[in-house]
Amino acid sequence: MEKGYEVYGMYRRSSVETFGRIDHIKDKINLICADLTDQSSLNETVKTVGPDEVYNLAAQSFVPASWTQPTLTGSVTALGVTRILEAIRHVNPKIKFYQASSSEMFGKVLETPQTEKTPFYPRSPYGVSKVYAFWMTKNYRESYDMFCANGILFNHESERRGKQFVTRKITDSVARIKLGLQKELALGNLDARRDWGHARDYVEAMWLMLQHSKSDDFVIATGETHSVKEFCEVAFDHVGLNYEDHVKTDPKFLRPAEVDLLVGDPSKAKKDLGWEPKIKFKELVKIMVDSDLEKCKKELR
Ligand code: G4F
Repeated sequence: MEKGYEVYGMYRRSSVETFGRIDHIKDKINLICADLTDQSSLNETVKTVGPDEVYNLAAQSFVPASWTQPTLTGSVTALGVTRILEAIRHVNPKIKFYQASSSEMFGKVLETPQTEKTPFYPRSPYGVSKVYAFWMTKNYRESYDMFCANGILFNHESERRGKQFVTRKITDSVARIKLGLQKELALGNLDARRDWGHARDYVEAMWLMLQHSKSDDFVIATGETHSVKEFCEVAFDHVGLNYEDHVKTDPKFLRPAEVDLLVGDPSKAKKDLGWEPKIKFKELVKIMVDSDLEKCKKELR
């Protein structure tokens, strides 16, 4: 919106409205009800809106849920992308398309750091679905000469992240523990390492990809990797607590197959798009902890 776009957001029908995270802008955007599992609703949406650019950030995006709902994950996260591509192809193949591809595609990594050339080895039904969607995006680029870009985004977080994901689960608990609302925090694998950046920086990269002279695939990452344990250390330390006094492990949060280490090399994005992340790891953690402290204090008041 700051760039002067007229923005349309697509949402799934539900018996209860879940627009909490867009309350502050809801009146300034246009919301259209459609579903990635329903081809005709996508065709109609693309026809009605007549967009110049489509950003697909929709997915069943929680990795653990992809083992309990593998075919739903495939239908939404994988085939949903083909449905959007088909809608675009039939309505107006000149529309530019951005696909939110994921570092989860690298899974059991075959080289470090991961680049656009690193082969994929997905470790969950979610990762497998994202690999399919990646290749379909590339395939429509090559088969139909459509502008289809893949952003291979490493974990990007913010104060608006869902509380099931590890970063927000930690920062929300840190705030609650600090304010006496909670005593401990149960986590799974503390040794998993991720390349965590701030979503604000990464959304800028998505836009840059669609302004580039040609459609391509780009790794978007910070180039730094940190463990879940380190995230805990920094988060608890920020409010004057020691994570070892509060964090315990619970096997129920372990995954059937883990992605142990992710770290991306964003050199191509830097060279071709002039993109660089601005927010560093420690700053990200502090932003999230401070925001959760504020939210909890408000709750208490
Ligand atoms: O925060 P997570 O659930 O994110 P994950 O699985 O890396 O996936 C996120 O990033 C991907 C990009 O690489 C996206 F494609 C995807 O949609 C999503 O946004 O888990 C991060 C790590 C994992 O290794 C997990 O095993 O944290 C570890 N972990 C340890 N304890 C935990 C917990 N994860 C969660 N969610 N909850 C825990 O208690």
